[in-house]
Amino acid sequence: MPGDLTRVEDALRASVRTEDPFLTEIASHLILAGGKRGRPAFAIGAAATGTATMGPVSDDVISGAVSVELVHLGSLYHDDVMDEATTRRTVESVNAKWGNLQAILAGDFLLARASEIAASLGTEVAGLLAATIGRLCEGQILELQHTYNPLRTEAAYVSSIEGKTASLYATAARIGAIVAGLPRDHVDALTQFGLTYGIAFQIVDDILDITATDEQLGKPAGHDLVEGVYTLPVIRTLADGGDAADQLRGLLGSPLTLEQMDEARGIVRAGDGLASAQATAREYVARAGEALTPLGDSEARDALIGAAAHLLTTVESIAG
Ligand code: GRG
Repeated sequence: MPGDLTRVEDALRASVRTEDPFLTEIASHLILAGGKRGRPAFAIGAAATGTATMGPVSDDVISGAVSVELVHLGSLYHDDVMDEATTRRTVESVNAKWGNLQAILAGDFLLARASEIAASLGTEVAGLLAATIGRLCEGQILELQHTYNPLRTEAAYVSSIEGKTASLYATAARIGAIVAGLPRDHVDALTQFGLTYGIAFQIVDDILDITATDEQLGKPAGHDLVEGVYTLPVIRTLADGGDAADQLRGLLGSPLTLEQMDEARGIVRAGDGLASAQATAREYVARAGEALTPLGDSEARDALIGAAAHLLTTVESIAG
């Protein structure tokens, strides 16, 4: 796996090279800035469940891993324009450095390269990646429809995060499994694992927005509250009722100043909403592990289950 991730780095950099040095620079910006490469690792990990020990995966699996990271990157370029974000992956965002028009076009370019690479892996993979780009847009649009809505339901929240985050984890695992030629029941099990992991991942991300510092996140904390995105810990705090819920509801519904955001975060931190959201993340992590039951034993299967458990370690270490 470590060697495979180095191959992903090389292939990612190569995938955005063009004859225009300016476009190459903009399209490379967030690749060079780093990132956890969670989605490529899922594609490789899923493919590697086909063998008991983790040897190097095929070049096609590396291409599949690159295609999903490029879609993720394209979505980040566009997301940062929508949010007017100034920082991403601890560096200046593309929109802040070069402007919105450049960020949108470079994001489109990343999606184009992702599609070209996916097409080289066959029509099933190409169709799947295209459908997933659509799912990301659906999830994001649903989130937009509920911004500044203190009545946002848990069902609406879960639908949105399934689309905007979990669908790409599901597709990362599915593409790795398809390209590795795994049996269909394993392809489906790994897809379910990716989807369930992705939901837990986003819940954890949403908890950290309330509990972590700017330094720990590498971007401003409390951002969701400022932007009017009311996530699971907030929804649960409101549902708990009582004075805390009333106070929180009094703050929500329109853009917040930084002081108001701190106040709102304080209310959520003091109540049971965080612990209850954490318990839900734990349930999704458990379900993710169960989804892999049809697979035989392998180092990769253990590593995927370990990655899911690690989500909880992160959130517990920061909350505690
Ligand atoms: C153009 C594909 C496309 C989509 C348009 C903007 C949009 C619709 C969707 C955005 C979806 C989005 C930003 C979801 C959040 C995903 C998320 C959890 C990002 C953070 O992922 P990490 O922590 O980041 O894996 P790194 O930097 O480590 O890769």
